[in-house]
Parts: sequence; structure tokens; C-alpha cells
Amino acid sequence: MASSVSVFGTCTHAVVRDIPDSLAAEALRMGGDEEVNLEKARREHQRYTQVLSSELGLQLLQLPADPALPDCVFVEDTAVVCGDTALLTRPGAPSRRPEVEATKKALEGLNFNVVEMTDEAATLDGGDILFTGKEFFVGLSKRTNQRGAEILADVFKDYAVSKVTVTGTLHLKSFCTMAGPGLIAIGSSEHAQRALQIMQEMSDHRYDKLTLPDDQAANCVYLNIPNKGHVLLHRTAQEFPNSAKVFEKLKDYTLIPVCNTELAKVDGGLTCCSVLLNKRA
Ligand code: M3B
Repeated sequence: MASSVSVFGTCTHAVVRDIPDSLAAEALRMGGDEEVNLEKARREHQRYTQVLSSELGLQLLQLPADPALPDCVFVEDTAVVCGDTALLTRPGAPSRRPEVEATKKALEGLNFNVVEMTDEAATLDGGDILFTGKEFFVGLSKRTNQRGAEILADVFKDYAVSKVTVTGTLHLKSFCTMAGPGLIAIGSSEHAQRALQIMQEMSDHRYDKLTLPDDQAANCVYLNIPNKGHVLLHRTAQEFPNSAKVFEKLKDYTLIPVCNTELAKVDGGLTCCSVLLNKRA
């Protein structure tokens, strides 16, 4: 138990969920009206899930799509899992709240200590939660509020929880994620840089940063995989050539480019499509 719990990015299982047809016309979006090509979205999503399962050896819990829940593929927003505790969220968009039920069943099935956010004054989307391995940052956004952040702090008492105001985009993780142990991937926009500055000021820890020219590319998925070491799923050179060059400079990483053009049209990034779990500990 001792060593495996402390290795950042260690993961054995991933919860994913299929894309319903209703995503194309009904998924929530901040802006833009570019049509989603459903067939291509499913191809891209299938490659994403295959990378996690076949290439990286994670056990997939693949939940069926629900046509009544157009955003259900974005499972990240429905739960925050750390150690053996899973906090089910209360998504900021009322239409998304029923998405949590399927995640709940999956996590209960894996014997996580499942906690529900029942307070009707609280909202929280998983996309606003950045866990660095040492502490949590919670984006206060259109989807996540103070009360949601307080509940998260109550549930994960072992860690410091700091709040960061998110501007200019949907979620905190729309422009930042962890790209490795102690390494924050951050976009170049003013909104992203301001959030990074707040996080650095509030933290007792020092982080390295990986600055990406494109905010969207800063949403990447870091994993530590036995016999592979540092693994990073990141957006492709076709999508973001300048950001891809930055990723390619990372030493001792297995880099896996994953294309995500279609779900990006409805504000989805790479982290959004999975809840990563560690059952090894
Ligand atoms: C996106 C939900 C889109 C709903 C994820 C994190 C940042 C770039 N139409 N949800 N968790 N956002 O992604």
C-alpha cells in the first residue's frame, strides 16, 4: 500500500460513457455553432478509450449512453475521486444532474466510499477540480460555486483546498491540467495566466509549469503506467501544431496524440471523457 498510493497519476480503472445521438443538437455549449460530426466524434472517442484500455492496460467501465442526457459522455464532471473516496457532484447545469446516477452505480460497484452532494445550494462540476497530488484547486465558475467548494474541502480533509476564479471559459481545466508530478500544464491566454498566478500565490508548494500556446491543448491527461512511466495524452499536431511542439520537448515521456475536434465543439476536452481510478492501493 505505502508506495503505490503516493505515486501521482497511478491508475487502474477508467469510467467512460458512450456518446448519445442527442449530443449533436442538444449538448450545452458556450458558443460557436459548428455542427458536430457524430460519426467522427465516436471514432475519436473510441480511439481515446482504446488508448486507455489496449495501450495503457486500464480496466474500462464503459457506461451506455442515455439519449435523454446529451452531455453524458463528459463523465469527469460527475465525480471527484481521490484515494478510495468518490465525491459525486451536483453539476451546475440542472439538465446534467441526472448524469451522476450512472457514475454512482459504477463507483459503488467498485467499492469506493461514495459521498453525495445533497445540499441544494451547492454546485460543482468535476471539470473545475484540479488535484495536483498535494492539494486541490477548485475553479469558481458558472458551474461551480463556493458551497460546492466547501463541501469538497469537507470531504477531502487531508488536503488543502483553494478557490480560483475562472473567467473566459467554462471550467478551470479548460486551460490547465497536471502534465506530470508537480508539473502544471497551462494555456497562454490572459485568463489562464491569471488563474495560474492565483494558484501559485495560494499554494505552499512549488510547481513547474508547461506553457502551451493554445489553452485547449493545456487540457491533457497524465498517467503513470507500470513499465511505461510518464504517459501523456495530448491534442494532436494537426489540431494545435505549436502546442504539440511543446509537448514533444518533454523528456522521458510516452506521448500519445489524441484528436478531439468534435467534442471540442461542445466544450469537451481530453480530461472530460474519463474518471480515472486507482484500485491498486
Ligand atoms: C466539459 C463539458 C462540456 C459540456 C469538462 C473540462 C475542460 C476542456 N457540453 N466538461 N470536464 N470540461 O475541458
